[in-house]
Formats: sequence, C-alpha cells, structure tokens
Amino acid sequence: MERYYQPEIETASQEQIRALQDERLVKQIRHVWDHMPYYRKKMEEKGLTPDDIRSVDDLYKLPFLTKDDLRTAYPYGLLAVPLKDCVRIQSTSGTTGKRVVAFYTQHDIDLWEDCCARAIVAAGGTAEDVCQVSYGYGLFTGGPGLNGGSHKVGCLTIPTSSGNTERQIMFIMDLNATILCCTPSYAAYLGETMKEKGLTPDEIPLKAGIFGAEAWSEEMRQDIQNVLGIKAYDIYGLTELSGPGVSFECSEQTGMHINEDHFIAEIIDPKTGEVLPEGSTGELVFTSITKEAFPLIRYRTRDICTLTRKKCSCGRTFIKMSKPQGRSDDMLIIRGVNVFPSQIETVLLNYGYPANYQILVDRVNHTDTLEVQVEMTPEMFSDNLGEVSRRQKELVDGLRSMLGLTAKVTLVAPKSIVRSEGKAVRVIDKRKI
Ligand code: DLL
Repeated sequence: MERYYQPEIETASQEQIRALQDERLVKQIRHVWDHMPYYRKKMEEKGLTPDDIRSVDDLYKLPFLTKDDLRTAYPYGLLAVPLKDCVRIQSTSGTTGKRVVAFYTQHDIDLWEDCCARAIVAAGGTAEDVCQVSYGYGLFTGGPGLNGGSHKVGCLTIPTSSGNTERQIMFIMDLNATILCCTPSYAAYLGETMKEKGLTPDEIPLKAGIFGAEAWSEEMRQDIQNVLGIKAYDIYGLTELSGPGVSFECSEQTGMHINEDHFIAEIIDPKTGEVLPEGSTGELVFTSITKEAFPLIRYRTRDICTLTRKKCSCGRTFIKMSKPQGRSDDMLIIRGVNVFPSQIETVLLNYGYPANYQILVDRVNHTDTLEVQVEMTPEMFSDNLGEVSRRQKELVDGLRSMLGLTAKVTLVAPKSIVRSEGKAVRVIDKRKI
C-alpha cells in the first residue's frame, strides 16, 4: 500500500491545492513587495502592485528572476527577512567567485526537510529504515537536505557524505543500510565496485535509492537497480529554491511530483518567455510560495522538461515533471557538479595558455569524465618532457581548485585544435541522456 509523509496535502484535490496556492501566492507577493526592494523595483517597472496579483491566474504578469539577478543581488539583495532571522546558508556546487548563496530561516529548513521526507516515504522509507546519505555535506544542499528528511521520517541516518567508496560499502554492509541517497553516477560506481567485490544484489541490504542532482537516463536506472537489487527513485531540486525535494518520484517511476503547496511550476518558451500549455516542452519556472528568507518569484531554472497532471497510480495529486532533458544555458553538470566552460577558460588563461581549447565530456561506466585539451604556446612546446608533465599536473590542480573535480588535461601542439569560422565549439558532450 502506498504511504505518504503528509497524506492530507499529498493527496488533496486539485481544487484544494489550487486554493492554497492562490492564498499563498497573494501573501508571498505582498511579503516580497514589502521586504525585497530588488523585486519590488522589477514589479514597479512593469507597473504592477501587489493588488494586481489576486490568484495563480495573474502569475504570468510578474517579472522573471534569473541566475544573473542572483549574481547582481549577491549576497543580500534577495533576502526578504532580517539577517538575524536566518539560521543557515547553502550555496551552489562548482561555481566560484560570485556563487549563488541562498538563505534559510528555521521555518524554511523545516519545510525543506518535509519535502525531503516526502521523497523518502515515497521511496518506501519508514522509521524502520537505515538511510545512508552519500550526497556531499556542506554548502551543497544534497547532504543537509536528505539528512533532515531522513531524521523527520525517523530513519537511522548514516551521514557518510560523498567519497571514500570502501567506507561507504563497509557501512552499507555492516549497518544494513536499506536506503541510499547519492548522485546516480555515484550509485552506479558504488554498484560496480560492490559487484567487483563479489557482492550479489541478494547480499546487498539496500532496497531503495534516491538519486538526483544530475541528469540520468532510464538505462542507467535499470543498471543501478539490477546491480544493487533496489528500486531507484529520481529526486530534483536546486539550491535557489531550497535544494533536493522540489520534486520527487513515487512508485510509478514516471516523473517527479512537484511539491505544489510550496512551489508553483510553469513551463515557458525559453526564447520568448511566453507561458506554454500543459504537456509542452520548455523551460521550467518556479515560484516559491512559502519561503520566508529567500522567496524567489518566477525563477527561471534553465531546465527543460514537460509537466503533466495525468492521474498517478500512487494517489498523489501533485503535478508531475519529466526528467529534465537538458539545460537552456551552457552549464555542464559533471558528476553532479555545476561547471561553466568560462571557469575552465579562466584557469587556462591564468596559467598562460591561449584560448584554444576543447572540453570533452563523456560518460564511461556511468561515470562522467571531463577532459580538457589545450594548446601549448610555442615556448611551452619547446620545453623538455619533464617540464610538460609538470605543467600538466599544475593545470589539473588549478582546475580542481576552481571546479571541485578532477579533469584529465591533455596539452597539445600549437595550432592543432581545429579553428572555427563561426562560433567556436568549445564543448563536446558525448553523454547520451
Ligand atoms: O543539485 C540539489 C539536489 C541535490 C537535487 C540532491 C537532487 C538531489 P544545485 O547544485 O543547485 O542543486 O543544482 C541544480 O541540478 O537546475 C538541474 O539542472 C540539476 N538537477 C538537479 N536534480 C536533477 C535531476 C542540486 N533529478 C541543478 N535530474 C538543476 C536532472 C537535475 N537534473
């Protein structure tokens, strides 16, 4: 039988959900108008006041917020409560310099953890379960979010954080972990390593996995399910809106239910900003209607997907989003870390390389690989071999500290990277999602 963490709202009628959204949206716009001068100015520029927003039907009138707004307003410009009322920040993975910093009141954290608890219960979690959280802990939202959700459900929580595969496996086996939370690529790697150790799916105590933070295919789901002997559930979210748990998969495994009591979702045409009808593919836009500290209105996620209200066999009534099919901007997500080609370029140029480079992304054995090929200057090229390998290592280190992940670096001869007559093709992403 399907279980819910908060059955009243998760199975409410669409009319009830809509009435709640109307009420919360009106209140939220008033809150933002009164406490977030940055957004109030945007509304004023469009000739809007809170009186123009009477229900979700009026949402389309409101201006969008984008990642650029977050950078411009960094760090406090989108804060809507006094700083003393905030208890936490989280920040986006991968980017340095002006990172996105999101603020939380205790109430915001409480609601965020509820969303993660809903995801865990939808994956079959109960207080009897042992939940190993192998998402990173720290500024990244994955670890803290699922950790909080796991506590709410009453699971015994193992906060391993990411990495140290031997220790992950030891805890899964010794403490009989039943639920695993991590990125899908890490789940696949764990599965592969356990298989190499001769562990069969029957011997592995896990029964479910809650995997997200990066795109993953149905094929990958099947592989992970087979090797670990589990049911693998998708989970979606972004730092700007709280973190994981904006939406989550249920037993049907056909898309993720959006927590509509906290977020209103829209699909827009990324070029024109026009709202598209249900079922269309476009850019996902969210309005957070319960956030106190960092309430983003019509935030453009850049994630491309579709929404459907088709009845779900799990009994939940929240709208469902498909797996994101890609991003409308150039951000790459490599092993769950956000990487912008411009960051790579910055490192290369800082170390004295010309801007002739290529970024090769692939997926080998379910793990993302990143290779940066860059041309040496003629001076570098004439160096001895020892010097070239020192340079290579220096770049690997430089990239690691900028991106937070290890890239393969290949130094190539001057003029060997194909020049383009139009826009340069910097990124070759061979992953098939
Ligand atoms: O990745 C939050 C998260 C943590 C989600 C753990 C799920 C599990 P950010 O680092 O801010 O936050 O990255 C957000 O990651 O806009 C999507 O492009 C991508 N993303 C997140 N979940 C999924 C998913 C976290 N299930 C960005 N499928 C988002 C595909 C995803 N892409």
